[in-house]
Amino acid sequence: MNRPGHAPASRLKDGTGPGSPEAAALDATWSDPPGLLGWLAAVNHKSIARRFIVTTFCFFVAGGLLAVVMRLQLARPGSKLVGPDLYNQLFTMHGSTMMFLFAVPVMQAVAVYLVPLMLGTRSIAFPRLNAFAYWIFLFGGLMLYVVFVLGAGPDAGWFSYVPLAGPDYSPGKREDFWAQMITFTELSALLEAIVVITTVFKLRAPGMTLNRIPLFVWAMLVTAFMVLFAMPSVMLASTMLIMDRLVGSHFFNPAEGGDVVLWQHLFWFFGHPEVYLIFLPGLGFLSAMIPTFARRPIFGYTAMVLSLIATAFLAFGLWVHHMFAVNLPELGKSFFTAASMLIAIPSAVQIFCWLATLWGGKLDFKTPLLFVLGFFFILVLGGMTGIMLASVPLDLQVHDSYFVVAHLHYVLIGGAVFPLFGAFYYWYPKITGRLMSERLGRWNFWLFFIGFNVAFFPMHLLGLKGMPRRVYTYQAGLGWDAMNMVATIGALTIAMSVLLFIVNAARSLRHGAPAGANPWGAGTLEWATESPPPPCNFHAIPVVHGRDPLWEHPRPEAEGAQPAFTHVSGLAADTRELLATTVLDARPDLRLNFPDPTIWPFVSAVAVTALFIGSVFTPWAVVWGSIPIAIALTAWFWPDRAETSVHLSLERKP
Ligand code: HEM
Ligand SMILES: [Cu+2]
Repeated sequence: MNRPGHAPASRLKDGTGPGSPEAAALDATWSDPPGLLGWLAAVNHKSIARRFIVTTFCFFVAGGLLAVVMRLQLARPGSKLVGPDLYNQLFTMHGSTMMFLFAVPVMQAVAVYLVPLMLGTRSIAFPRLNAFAYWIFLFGGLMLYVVFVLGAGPDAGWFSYVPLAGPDYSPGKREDFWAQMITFTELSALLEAIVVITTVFKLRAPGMTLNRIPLFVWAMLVTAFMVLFAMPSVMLASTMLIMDRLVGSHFFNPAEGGDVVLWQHLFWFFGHPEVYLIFLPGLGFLSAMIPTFARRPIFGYTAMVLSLIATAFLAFGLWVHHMFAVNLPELGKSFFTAASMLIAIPSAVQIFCWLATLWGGKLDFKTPLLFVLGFFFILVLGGMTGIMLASVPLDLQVHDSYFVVAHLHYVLIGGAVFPLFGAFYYWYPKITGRLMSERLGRWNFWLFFIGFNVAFFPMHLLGLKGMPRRVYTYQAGLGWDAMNMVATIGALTIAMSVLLFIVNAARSLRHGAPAGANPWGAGTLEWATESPPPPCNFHAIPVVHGRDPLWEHPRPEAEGAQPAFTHVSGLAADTRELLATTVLDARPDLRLNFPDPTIWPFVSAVAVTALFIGSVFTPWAVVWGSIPIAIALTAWFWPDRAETSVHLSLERKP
């Protein structure tokens, strides 16, 4: 057992189980302060993550409602429910919400909750930055919805192609707000990526070597690296767009030597990896749930990790398959076709490993496992249409038709939303301490699964029959009427199932069966602590000896008892002290003193928002708006005397 060095004798140290005075001190140390100001100042990763998850889910519901309105409009030919202008805003807001305000951020939000628990540490790295990233995200998303409600929602599609989105064809402020929302949400994504990478590399429990990290954490680590390379591309593009619009630069104006296709390259260099930013965490959820419900360790851990990394690399090499209809060199198109087909290989490796795990296992058909099986079915269909679309001749035929809409929803909903719903059912008891109802869960699953296929399968056929995407209505008698009606019924079924999910989650908060520490009998560390976890996550830091620590230390029968672990003790209980470990083999390395809660990340986020909103109207806002930001950041980073003295009193070496 590793014992880090001794702090001054007066300091209260951790190391005993719940109920002891040390444990009480730890809980007090790591809690958020009370009251409204305390709420705004919170930095505990679990509080931030809970808000973050709820916020992204609200955006999912909002985006879903917009989709329902679109489907109602398209249910019958010649419908007059919404006109062309509102319809353009609806699909733009729907696509932008789902991609920027839901799919990637919800994965990061779940990671902010789970990663520290899975790694056996007390906090996420850079807790204040983490809080700041959440506030930025919230304000950016709200801004988009405020302008939409005020009747100025963006209307050039979620990929805002120029020249349509440029100053000539989109006058007014709509696209400016869209461009600024991108910068906000992607800034938040970048910061969260840094937070996750640092946590994974430096804050793992002793003994959790690189080849013992849970696969979900691997998936989030790889995703975070992808974010670092993908997001700057779209942030750059949207900044160039807003400059073209506001200060008359000509990045995308061919008349003055600019290039419209440049927008598409910059956008899809982000946009294709974006799909994998959603898909890889989905894979991570599966790799967490499958071993639990098959009751055996995952088959092919190393192959899984390598194929995650391979997918991430390949994902950056095939963005041009979104641009086959653009006039580009033919040889280039062949290269991108080959690369697009190649990426099916690492995904296939993952699927084989899961099937091998499930094959020999004793399956336990709980709701999360149903969603996993639903994923297999839907993703295989979506993957097949993907391989079809990678072929240039077919792509030219169905380009901008409903075939593409069908494909993208099979991949996005199959690859991300099904695993995510499984994950909600799986980790809900950890977060709330109570189980969700299995009976409602089954209904939720079957309605979703059936509704999904009823809604989106006919869109393949509609596309093959020539129905273009992004049209607000169509004539009767083109052979599209019945299938559009069917698709709308499917969409309403999905809406009902999401409603059931909300009912289930809300009811179970009070009335669910108490979960205990490890209701599914899972093997990873987040299940080693109570549900919900105490503010400090672990009253004593576990020492890890294998990939599924809980399966290697059989838990005593008594509910809620601590597993028979070895622990590290000796961290301070009365200040926020963390144990950092070495990058490769997770040996104790440093004792870190973590910052206290503070209101300044919130204030800084408000100041940044003011600058960005101002800058939609005048470039001078960038100058005046930076003054409050400078003040807020100075206050945020002002050294605190109490903290500094604690810091100096700590020994730096274990
Ligand atoms: C839950 C039920 C959903 C329904 C009923 C639905 C429906 C639709 C419809 C009808 C369109 C096409 C609009 C048009 O081209 O005229 C569309 C577009 C789109 N959807 Fe969904 N959708 C759903 C969920 C999702 C999810 C979960 C995501 C992403 C994670 C998503 C991402 C997109 C994107 C990116 C577009 C393209 C928008 C554009 O063309 O600018 N959708 N959706
Ligand atoms: Cu792609």
